[in-house]
Amino acid sequence: MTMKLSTDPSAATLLPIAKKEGISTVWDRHRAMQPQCGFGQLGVCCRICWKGPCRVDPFGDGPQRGICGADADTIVARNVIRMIAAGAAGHSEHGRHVALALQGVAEGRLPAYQIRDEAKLRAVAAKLDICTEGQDIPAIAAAVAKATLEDFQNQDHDAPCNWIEATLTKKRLERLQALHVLPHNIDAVITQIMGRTLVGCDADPVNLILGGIKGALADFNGMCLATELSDALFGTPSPVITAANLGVIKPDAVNIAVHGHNPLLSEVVCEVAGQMDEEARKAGAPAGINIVGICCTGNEVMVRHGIPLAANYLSQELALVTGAVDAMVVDVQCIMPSVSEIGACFHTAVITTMAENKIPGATHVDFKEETALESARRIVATAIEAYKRRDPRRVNIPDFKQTAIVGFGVESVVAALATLNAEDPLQPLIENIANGNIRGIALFAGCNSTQVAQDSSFVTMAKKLAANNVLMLATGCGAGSFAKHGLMTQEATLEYAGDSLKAVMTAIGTSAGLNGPLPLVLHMGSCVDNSRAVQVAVAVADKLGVDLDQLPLVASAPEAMSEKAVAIGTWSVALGIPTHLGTMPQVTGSAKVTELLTQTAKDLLGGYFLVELDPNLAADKLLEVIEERRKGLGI
Ligand code: BF8
Ligand code: SF4
Repeated sequence: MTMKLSTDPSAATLLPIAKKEGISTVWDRHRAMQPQCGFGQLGVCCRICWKGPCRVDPFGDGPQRGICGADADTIVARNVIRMIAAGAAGHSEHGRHVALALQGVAEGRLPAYQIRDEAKLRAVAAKLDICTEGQDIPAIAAAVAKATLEDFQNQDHDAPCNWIEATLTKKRLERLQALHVLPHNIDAVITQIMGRTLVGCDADPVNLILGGIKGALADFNGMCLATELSDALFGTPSPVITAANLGVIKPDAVNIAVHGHNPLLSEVVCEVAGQMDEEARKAGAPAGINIVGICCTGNEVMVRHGIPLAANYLSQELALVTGAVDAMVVDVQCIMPSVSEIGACFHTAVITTMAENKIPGATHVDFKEETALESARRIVATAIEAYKRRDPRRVNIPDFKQTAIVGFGVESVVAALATLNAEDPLQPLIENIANGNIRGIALFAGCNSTQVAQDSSFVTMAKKLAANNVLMLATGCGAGSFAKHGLMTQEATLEYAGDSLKAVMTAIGTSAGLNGPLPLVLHMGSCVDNSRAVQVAVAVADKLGVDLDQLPLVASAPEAMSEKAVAIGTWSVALGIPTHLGTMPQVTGSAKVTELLTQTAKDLLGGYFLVELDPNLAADKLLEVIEERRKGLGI
């Protein structure tokens, strides 16, 4: 028997069905891929030029340099920073779309969008130091969009990006500036990484990694602006009760799964679906249209509108195996190319929407902000048509869903705390950290990976940290794991939190009108919303007059796999946060790069990577780090 594939109960129901139907899933392909290439796992395989591919022999017997003369340190460093560049490109391109949409709204060009949260827009303007006195909303939106787009255009190397400058502590900015790793222009920094890693360029592993850190900070900048401008356009999350896992798919509704990352598409699909409900009923679906989310698009619409989450990364194919998804609408990132083939085994319309993200076999409906409403109508109409072809005999919706209380952005956390202390909302949090009721804060982020039984490391670590009175935040597929496993409930707090954490969560939750404790893990949103967690940390650090690397704050990506996770993990380290990885990073073929990321980083930045594949040991190590930080603060 091989290792358990998933701890999600839906997988246990649906994998045998997939097998019976002859559908291969991500886990089948993982098995077929064994054994995986050891050179690639160590990061010592180079395909950067056509003299290669080259690989360095990790045992020292064979070649120690590639054909051009690059050694393992150079090859590993180049590979990993190219991953960071790709991750930064993904997040920042998403951010650029949102910024351009804001600009379009300001100019009155985009009828499908509006500023739904004017207070947030004003708050963003104030943060960016934009004078709003006497300005109307379109003018403020235009100014915010302009300042944001400067972060993609500025050519002055000494002037850091506007967003990062407005977001971090002063001490952190100085420390990053001294290392010359503050980005001045997202696009330029990504381009520099691609340029310096060409054959015959930067061969110094330290210099390369510093370039990668700058790229990761550009990624952070892109995420901050994506989060905040999305809030202005679509609303800032506030606590809402919803549900997660494949049981949210309804047998008697037209089910549309929105999958990918960028809320520009899913928001309009949700809105149009509401208007077309009657058409679905006429087509024979008594429950109308049911939108469910997958991956980070799912998180975006979940925290803003309480739309239920069907699946995180590794169960996206299983959503199709239910036979009850009529359309899967995708935009960018983390969409397995296999979904079109699986959709074709059923009646499901798999619809791609972005010109630069197509999948063979899928239907493409081009999505542009200018014509978003028409595209969304076409998408919803396609789903209704597909519903008519659904074969009820092939419908297998697992009877699993968990309640989840989600939507904890900075604003809602502060609002909840303000019910305890209106004048100084952060004070109750700080007091409880100082007196030890809360030992520290852990941010869980990142993906699922076939290297780990799905969701198992997240859940194991969270239960252990909770018992040890650590307050937990989550984003991305990590948040999806916790939601599916019932850890975003008040019951979970009562069951798993240590006594002092339980008391604090109950005091805050009760006073905030939740009739009981806050949920055990606070859902902050999608992967770009990791920026929300940083904002909370910066507010606490500023109030204490310390920097981020002094706080009892840790991050963990126990099931990381995407290049975006590499970028996020690296900026987390650069911000001073000890960052755990529960999957093996592809860098261990270079002792120098490994040492840089896990040890030298601590001196340079205060943050560092901590690699531990066993979730129980990982939780212990994070608890140790938290205690070490507390000692440093004298608390
Ligand atoms: O941005 S956590 S698998 S869905 S990369 Fe992808 Fe990883 Fe999920 Fe969201 Ni983030
Ligand atoms: Fe080989 Fe050097 Fe070309 Fe890489 S860049 S493939 S190490 S020759």
